[in-house]
Amino acid sequence: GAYAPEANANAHLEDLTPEGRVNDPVHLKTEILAKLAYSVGKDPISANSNDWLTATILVVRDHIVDRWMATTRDNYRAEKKRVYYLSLEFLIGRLMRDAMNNLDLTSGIKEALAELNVDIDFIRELEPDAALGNGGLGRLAACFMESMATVGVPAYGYGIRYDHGLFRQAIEDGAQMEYPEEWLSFGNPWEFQRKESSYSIGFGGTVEVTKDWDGATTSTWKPAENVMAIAYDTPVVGWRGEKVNTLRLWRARSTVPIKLDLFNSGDHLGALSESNRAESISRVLYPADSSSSGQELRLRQEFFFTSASVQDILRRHLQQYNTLDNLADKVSMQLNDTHPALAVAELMRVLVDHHNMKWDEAWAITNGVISYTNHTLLPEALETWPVNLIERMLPRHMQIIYAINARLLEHVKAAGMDDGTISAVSLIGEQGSRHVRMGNLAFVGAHKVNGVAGLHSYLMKQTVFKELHSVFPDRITNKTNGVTPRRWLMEANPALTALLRETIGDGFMDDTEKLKDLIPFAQDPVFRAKFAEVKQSNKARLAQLIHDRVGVKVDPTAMFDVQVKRIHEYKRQLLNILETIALYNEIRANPHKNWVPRVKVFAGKAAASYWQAKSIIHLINDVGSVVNNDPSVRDLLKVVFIPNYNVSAAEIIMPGADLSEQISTAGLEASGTGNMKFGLNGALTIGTLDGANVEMLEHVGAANIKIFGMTAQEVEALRIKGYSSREVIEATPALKEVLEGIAGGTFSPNDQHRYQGLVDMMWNSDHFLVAADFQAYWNAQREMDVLWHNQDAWQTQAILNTANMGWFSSDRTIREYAEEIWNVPTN
Ligand code: T68
Repeated sequence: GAYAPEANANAHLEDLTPEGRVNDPVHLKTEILAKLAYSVGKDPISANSNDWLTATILVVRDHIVDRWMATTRDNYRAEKKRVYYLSLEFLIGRLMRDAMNNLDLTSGIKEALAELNVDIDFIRELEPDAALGNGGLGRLAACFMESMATVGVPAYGYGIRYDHGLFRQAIEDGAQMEYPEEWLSFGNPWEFQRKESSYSIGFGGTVEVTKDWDGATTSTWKPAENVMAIAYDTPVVGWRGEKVNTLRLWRARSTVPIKLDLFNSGDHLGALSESNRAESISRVLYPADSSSSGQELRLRQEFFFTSASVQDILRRHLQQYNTLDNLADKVSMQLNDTHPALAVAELMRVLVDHHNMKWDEAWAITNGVISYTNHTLLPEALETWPVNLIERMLPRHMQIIYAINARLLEHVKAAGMDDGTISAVSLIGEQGSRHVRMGNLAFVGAHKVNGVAGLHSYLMKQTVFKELHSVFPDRITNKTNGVTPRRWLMEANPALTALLRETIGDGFMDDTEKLKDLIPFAQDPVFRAKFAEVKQSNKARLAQLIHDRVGVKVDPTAMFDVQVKRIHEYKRQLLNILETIALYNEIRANPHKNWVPRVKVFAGKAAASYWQAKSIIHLINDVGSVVNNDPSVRDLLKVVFIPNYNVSAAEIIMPGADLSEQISTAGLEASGTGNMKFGLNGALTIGTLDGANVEMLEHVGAANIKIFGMTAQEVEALRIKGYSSREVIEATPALKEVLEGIAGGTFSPNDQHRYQGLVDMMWNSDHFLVAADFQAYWNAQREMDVLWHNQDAWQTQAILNTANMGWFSSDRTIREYAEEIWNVPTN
């Protein structure tokens, strides 16, 4: 269409050059003072640190906005295909350092603020850490947003602007306590509210069927309830600031005015009840990772943000092209797990019911537009929703899901598949009460379905999607995860970045695979010493964090052995703490052996209702209380649990680690991404052959990573054969002694039975095979002790980890998605 409001509206900006918007401290100082006065409304004399932070962010934001508009205009003019990343989670963390780094403003702003007597590092840490995600899945979405801007993919992230992100964790008497997170309490200077971009989202009601003149029928959904979705946009700037994309988060608002009659009659809560019901949709992030909550509010969140996004995408497309025929050529929608899987039904509904498209045509478009990423094989995490709930909440969508299923099952029968295959591929599960399988819906609606590491994608074909894979053999593809090297190397580890630049030049900053140029330096004693010195300074920073947060003084020359991630049984923090206790026993039994001083660092949150995970946190803290205060181990062993793990804590922890723990039961960790952050920052990995560890082994070489334990195949074989943890524990005296100690109250003297549940679980089920891998893990740890005694060898391996981790950049991952799933060019 000729109508081009986006371009016309910005015509007056054509000549607006970013002159003066450069890394010049004099200019920047003027800009900061102007923001402080005219946007924050403060005099420098009375400005507090938060005011300076807001003013600084507003200045940085201005620098982004010029490029943002240029990017948007250029995408529009060149009729570029747009990628939409639909995700219920974006775990972004702080944005100021990232934006300054990518715009090359860091030194200018630092100097400008220094002239104003403001310490940039101090105000930087006042920025709230945006925690709109649980863990890996949400952090991946954030890394992808930055990489899409970096490699020049025109992209929008779509999600929910939660009032409260992931809960704040405190440790009280060793136990996890959850408190609400308040990231918006001082406002959010990054975002732009877009009142004009709002959509009505329907729930409930009925479907009306009308007959057309020719006998064809049209279905129209008449929702009983409507909620407004209001857009809030945050610009996402790529490396070197060339491209800026948009993160658009939806907030729920009531369409129903406050009932003044009720209010006046004194029923103040009743007057607000409908608006509370509507607005609760964007109130809080569900805190369970890797499990399905099954609650109605969760399904409302999923449909709310999916429908708003689909409406927004179609509005933008129609405004530019005036037709939906070319939708699949100009739009890709990536579903981050099944949380937005209703997009399949919603897009079909809009195409068929609102735009009068024929079913087959609409289906071809939907399938061409949508692709789906799976992040887990854990059965408890696979989403299903009761048919009767969807029927009640989304009656038209339920009909559409049935219609998709009817065609699917017909196709499968025609292909001569057996009954087992047919019931496995069905969108409706019949075990227990009937439910919709969201994984199957997403799979069938997508033209590509990807896993997040090679092993995971392989296992998808063998397990959860075995039958669907046999019906659609070209659909599953692998896209091994990556992490953004800007945040996780350059910003988190400025000391290492400086050393790399002086050693191999700046090439690695635009192409992380150039880190390979470092390989020869692994043998250079001078470089090794410098590399070790950088690690030492990062360990000092981590030791300070530990002291500040936990009150424990640790020896910064000890081996920092770190496991940070969500607390989950399959990730086996329990294996780590049991080995720690065994080590404690051994040190006391043989105090004069040549022990390596170790600091065991743990951090991570447990879902509030997950008692086993909370019990593991409690045990770690209880072990810490005993070990850290036992003079007989001298300072050979410390155990610390850093509370409230989040992105900002990770930025200090990753560079300060010597040893990275990636010890999940093989076959259960889809990829892992922390493993990559540690490796990039020169930690050695001790890990199982799981997730992306397998590919890390291939890239860094077997000599530079410590792999132990059962393989995924061995795990499966053992489960089939029948596993008795009791037999293994009886045959492993050190482990038995550890469990008896815990059961006897060694670490909980005032509550002997605190860990009875955990210990019973170890003896009687041990579903995650902790006992089975215990001895192999112990042995691997002792090999790491030996290596530590040879610091030259350790540093050589550490350097080779950094040198060989470049492939795990999310830029590489995004280029693969762009080429093989989205069909969009990259720069
Ligand atoms: C993680 N999944 C995988 N899920 O566990 C991890 N789940 O191996 C992988 O590296 C990462 O995804 C990125 O691909 C999650 O983080 C969740 O957080 C989650 C949240 C809600 C519901 C289910």
